Amino acid sequence: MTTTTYSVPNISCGHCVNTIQTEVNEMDGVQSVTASAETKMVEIVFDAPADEESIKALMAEINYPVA
Ligand SMILES: [Cu+2]
Repeated sequence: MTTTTYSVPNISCGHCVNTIQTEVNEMDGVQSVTASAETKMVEIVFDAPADEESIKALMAEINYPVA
């Protein structure tokens, strides 16, 4: 199990937080997603088959690229 925290500058409100949490939680292997509009950070706990590359690709796809 890996926990990674990403800086995501596009997070601006609770709607962004909900979108990120919902979309990333749907990935196979993702255990939890905690996004914050205040810090513009996202903490993701994951296991295989999810990996940093696939998480970053998804974040870019939903318009919340990792800084
Ligand atoms: Cu928003």
